[in-house]
Amino acid sequence: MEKVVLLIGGNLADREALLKEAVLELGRQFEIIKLSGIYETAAWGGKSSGDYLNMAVLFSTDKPAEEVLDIVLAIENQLGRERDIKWGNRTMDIDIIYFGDQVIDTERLNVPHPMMSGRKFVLIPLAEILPDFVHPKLKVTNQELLEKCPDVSEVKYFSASLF
Ligand code: PH2
Ligand code: MG
Ligand code: MG
Repeated sequence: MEKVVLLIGGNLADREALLKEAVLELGRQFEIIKLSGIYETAAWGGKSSGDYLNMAVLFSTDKPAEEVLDIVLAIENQLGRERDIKWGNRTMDIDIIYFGDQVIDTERLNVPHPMMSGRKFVLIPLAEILPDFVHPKLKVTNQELLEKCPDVSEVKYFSASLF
């Protein structure tokens, strides 16, 4: 079994309802351990407009990472994800942040997520649920990553966990 962390969220349609549906769907496929609160976060990267809702999800699975990727991409599609431009608006994005201590660099998958350490919308929900987990490449905790993160974009607490 591996413990897996996802960062999920979107900035289109009923953002909170879509988060709820995504978590319900993930719960059908994996054993959910913990959910962060929900954060309202300014669009990062400049290509999307309108704030996101983001949250982190921790679960365990004995499926391999590529299979987990296929499952989360299928959930994105089910929730109306359309892929046009990189970093553009989306109903639901589900990114694998950690897959246990594994370091994975294949054509389809880079884990730990290569952009996570520069994004407060990832680090704040992550540090909420797993402050002491050590990043397997950078060898510092999530809390330390957050404290050192230079990102100044706004991340506001939106509501407590969904369930
Ligand atoms: N995802 C992106 C691009 N920009 N900004 C915020 N606040 N939250 C996101 O989840 C996000 C983003 C591409 O995956
Ligand atoms: Mg993403
Ligand atoms: Mg993605």
